[in-house]
Formats: sequence, C-alpha cells, structure tokens
Amino acid sequence: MTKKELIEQIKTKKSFLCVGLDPDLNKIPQHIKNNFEDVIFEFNKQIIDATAAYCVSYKPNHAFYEAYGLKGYNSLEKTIKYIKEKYPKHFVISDAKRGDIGNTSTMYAKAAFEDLNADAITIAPYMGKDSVEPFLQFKGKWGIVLALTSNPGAFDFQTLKINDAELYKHVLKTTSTWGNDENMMYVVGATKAEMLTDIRKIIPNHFLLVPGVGAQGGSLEEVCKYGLNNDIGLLINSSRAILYADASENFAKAAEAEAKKVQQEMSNYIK
Ligand code: OMP
Repeated sequence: MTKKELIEQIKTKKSFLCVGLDPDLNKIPQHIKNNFEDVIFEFNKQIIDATAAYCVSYKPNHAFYEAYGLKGYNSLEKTIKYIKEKYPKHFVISDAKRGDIGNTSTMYAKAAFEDLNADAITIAPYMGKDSVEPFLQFKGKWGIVLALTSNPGAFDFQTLKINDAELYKHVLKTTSTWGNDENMMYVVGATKAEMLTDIRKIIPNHFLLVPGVGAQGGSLEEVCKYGLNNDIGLLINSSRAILYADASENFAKAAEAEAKKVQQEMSNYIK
C-alpha cells in the first residue's frame, strides 16, 4: 500500500486507529472456546468484522500466535488472509520485531511480505543497516523501525546519550537515510508523547506507529498534540482495551463501541 492510499483511507474513515490483534486464550470468551475449532481465528474474525468500519489498520503481534505453535501460526495466516480478502484497504502490520544479518532478514521479509502478505513489519534496528535494508526492497511494503518504545525499559538504552544526543535520536537520524517516508515508519510509544516534539524535528514527514494508548495508559490527545503532521502521520494502536472490552457473548459489540469511541475522538483531528 502506498502512503497516498493510506492517507486517503485515514481521511475517508476519519480514523487513524490500528486495532492490535493480540489474542490470548485466557481472555477469549468461553462461548468461542466451546463452539469453534479454530478459536483464535474465530475471535479475530468477529473482532475484525466489528471494528473494520472504525479503523484503518490491523496489527497482529506474532507472539500471541507463535505461543500456540503451528496451530497458532495457522490462525495468524488465516487472519491476515481474511483481512486482505474482505477488507483489502486495511493496512496490515506483522508485528514480529525482526532484524538479523542481511541474508536472514531477507528471509524474514519474504515470510512477512510474500507468505503472509502483510503490508508492513516491525523491525528492531540494533544490528544496523544491513539488517534493516532487506525489508525495504519490497515494492509497496513498509519497514517500521523501533525508535522510542512504550515500555519502562525504553529508558535502559534508548534514551542514553551518545555525543550529546539520545540513542533513539541517532536511530531516527541514521535509519531515515536508509529508506524514505514512503517505505519506512517508526514506532514511538504513546506513553512518551511529549518526546514527539523532538522526534518530529528529526522526521517531520514519516508515519509513526504509536502503541500504548488504552491498557498502557498513554493519552490520544497528547499524542495528537505533539505527533500529528500535515498528512496526519500517525497510526495509533490499541489492543487489549478493544479486544477485551467485555468477556461475555457481547465482546464484539463492546469492541465495536470501544473502537468507535476512539475513532470519534480521532475524527476531531482530521480536517
Ligand atoms: P496494548 O497495550 O494491549 O494496547 O498492546 C500494545 C501492542 O503494541 C502489543 O502488541 C505490543 O507488543 C505492541 N508495542 C508496544 O506495546 N510498545 C512498543 O513500544 C511497541 C509495540 C509494537 O511494536 O507494536
């Protein structure tokens, strides 16, 4: 998907919501577990059908599938196929946080883009240029590089100063020369919204994937205040707050209501 197409979707839907598909068997409602063979796929399907009108993107996190082995991976493949067939304009992010020597990164990229048919993949940039570049060689596909993450551990390394600038700023400055704002995005946690002012000075035009609203307590308003650009430039992810808004037979309706609430708040920021 091109940047132009993504922006068009955002404007049409008046939403820059990304629904995180992080299925956890301990939290999936009992009636789904009792009645379906592929519990994860069925749960995702109902969540997707309930939320598709209010979001522009889905982000399945691989951990929540790989934890269940082959069966889980099969549910992941089916989930992405379902989105691509029924909602082809939604931007699908494979959240796998990959990155390895070039030869290996190429295979990770093929897995995400050719086998799974995702539009984007999250990448940990620690191993440097040759570990990231293979992801940027696929037309219409995106690499989303971790810059400043939402978790407390972000302060262990990412904010350490090297030559007077924090490590995450070096990551932004250097990695942004490896691709462009048509094939790269950055992860910035919603819990660190005030730091978006500095981030926007370094990468004014890139889209940012912003997880951390909802369950992790980040503020949508603050993220928008410091992070919006002329193209909107944000995909804000929420997983648990939407998926597990309700644990009863009403879960899909509750997820829909939660996604709609976020979308309505977002619509205020889209002219
Ligand atoms: P909730 O906290 O349930 O909304 O889920 C957040 C999702 O975003 C999970 O899939 C996380 O793995 C992911 N995430 C973060 O929470 N923080 C980050 O800094 C980066 C990610 C990510 O790359 O998506």
